[in-house]
Amino acid sequence: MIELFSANTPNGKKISIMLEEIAYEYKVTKVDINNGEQFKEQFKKISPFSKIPVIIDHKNNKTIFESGAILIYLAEQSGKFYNEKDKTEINQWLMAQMGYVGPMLGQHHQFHHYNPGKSKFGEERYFKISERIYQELDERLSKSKFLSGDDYTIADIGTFPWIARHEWHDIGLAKYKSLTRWYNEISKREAVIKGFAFMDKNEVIPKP
Ligand SMILES: N[C@@H](CCC(=O)N[C@@H](CS)C(=O)NCC(=O)O)C(=O)O
Repeated sequence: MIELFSANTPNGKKISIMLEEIAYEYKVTKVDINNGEQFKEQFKKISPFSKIPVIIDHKNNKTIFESGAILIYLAEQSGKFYNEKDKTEINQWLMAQMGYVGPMLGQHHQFHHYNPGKSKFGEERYFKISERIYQELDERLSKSKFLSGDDYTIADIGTFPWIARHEWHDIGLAKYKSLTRWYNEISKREAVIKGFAFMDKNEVIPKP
């Protein structure tokens, strides 16, 4: 059984979606990151940077932090969504999500959604970068069915929950035809619908 320490955020949703996709039994332990629960000594023991998500795989007695590392671990354990032949390609798109797409859209959330009016520079900078990310993902997906090729992989699972916050981004997902095609296709997956609502059963994936 997998224990998932998480919160209802894009990084949190990546792992619940993956666990649903591979049909693993799991239990969610909520970490209240808005009230500083991530800094408790007990949690720091399993998460050195005091961040969610973290999993404990009780069967293998393993604890893993960092969502990309967790996705790779679960993919390797289950033998799903991380084809040997496409590994390098998948790693590229997954690492780009971890190092660029997620952190930049995360900053855009901070300036544009949570703290508008506090910093014109921050708002403009991360709006522009986010727009660029939409464009770059759209270009990739105009040439490729999924991010790393013909198959749905952990690179898509890692990226999807970030684009699913598109209403916060105010960029206009529908203008990006290939990104929207990809988004709609993933939105229909039963495991994605279920994993997306892992903390709030009534939560639905926003339409483009
Ligand atoms: N690179 C990390 C980022 C995780 C992350 O930023 N988690 C946020 C929520 S989405 C968090 O725990 N924030 C609490 C804090 O930083 O105090 C990952 O992908 O796992």
